[in-house]
Amino acid sequence: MKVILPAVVICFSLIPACSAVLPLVINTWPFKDATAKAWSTLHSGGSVLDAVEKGCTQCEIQQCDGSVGYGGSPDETGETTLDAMIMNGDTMEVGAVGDLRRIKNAIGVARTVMERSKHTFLVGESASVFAENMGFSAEDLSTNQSRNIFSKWLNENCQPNFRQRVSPDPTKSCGPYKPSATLLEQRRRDQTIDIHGHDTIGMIVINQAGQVAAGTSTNGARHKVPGRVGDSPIAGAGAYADSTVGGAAATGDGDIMMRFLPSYLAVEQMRAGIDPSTACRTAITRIKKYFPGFFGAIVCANTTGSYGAACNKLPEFSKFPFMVFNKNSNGPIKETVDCI
Ligand code: SD4
Repeated sequence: MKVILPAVVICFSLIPACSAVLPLVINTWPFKDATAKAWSTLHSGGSVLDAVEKGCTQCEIQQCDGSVGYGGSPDETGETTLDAMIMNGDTMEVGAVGDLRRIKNAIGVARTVMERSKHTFLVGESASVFAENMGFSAEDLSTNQSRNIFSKWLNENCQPNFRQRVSPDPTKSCGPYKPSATLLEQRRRDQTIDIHGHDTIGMIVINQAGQVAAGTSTNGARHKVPGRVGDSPIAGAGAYADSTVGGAAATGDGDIMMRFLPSYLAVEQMRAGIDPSTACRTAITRIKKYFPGFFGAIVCANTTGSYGAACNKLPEFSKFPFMVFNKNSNGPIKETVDCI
């Protein structure tokens, strides 16, 4: 039986087990139109999957912070590629795409993978061909903005980039790079991440009946090596949903975060009866132990409607904003959590 906790209108996430009534929409970053879109989708009779898909699609259309959708995070060749996933917490089905080219609606393709194939995760050019075959239109994902980001990067000797242990010195050159024994430990990945342009949308939706869905959509990391797929489309890393427990969704340096499956860890913590704020903190603390300088945050919610968030504190990042919409909100409400 589901327990609905008493409603509170203002719910500060510093309070453990911050509670609210269902339905609930919660997402990373202050992407309020996405939150509102998910809510209105639920309100008009849509499922939790519909709400996650429409909410994240809204961000893809609006190119939220330049980190979601087309025209952001050009890779080393200047191309924008997308990662997305969606998870059904009732059936534990997942659909995901990584390194998706030419298709704007990445989370739509992820849902199509889930519902129109027996696969879970498609990547690269083949994922794009699948999407085209399924009726998604192919478009150029570059914009003037992404072209400008790319040419500025070229003019600055391709800095920053994601190479290490190569010659010539990757802190000063555009390559082409070769393996090098002399440049070991040249760069510490966890200390060179650019926190700007790292604003993936990760969303959890729980309806009145306690059904949970979660999803993500992102254009990944700026100047990534072509072929790179981040944490966002990986179940348990970018997001996780289980209608017997709740959901979690993460954002940040996916190259590090995916190694720890933080969304899965947080859901498992909640399964053990831990409140969402503490579950989120545990997931962040686990990563921080190995990578104290990593950039990342996570939102968590359980099927009572309680929710929380956590982030890793850096000199330039001490609070993490996220959006919440629940039955007692008049609209999407921005909350923040102090990082640990
Ligand atoms: C990635 N996690 O591809 C994504 C980027 C991101 O918030 O979250 N940004 O690494």
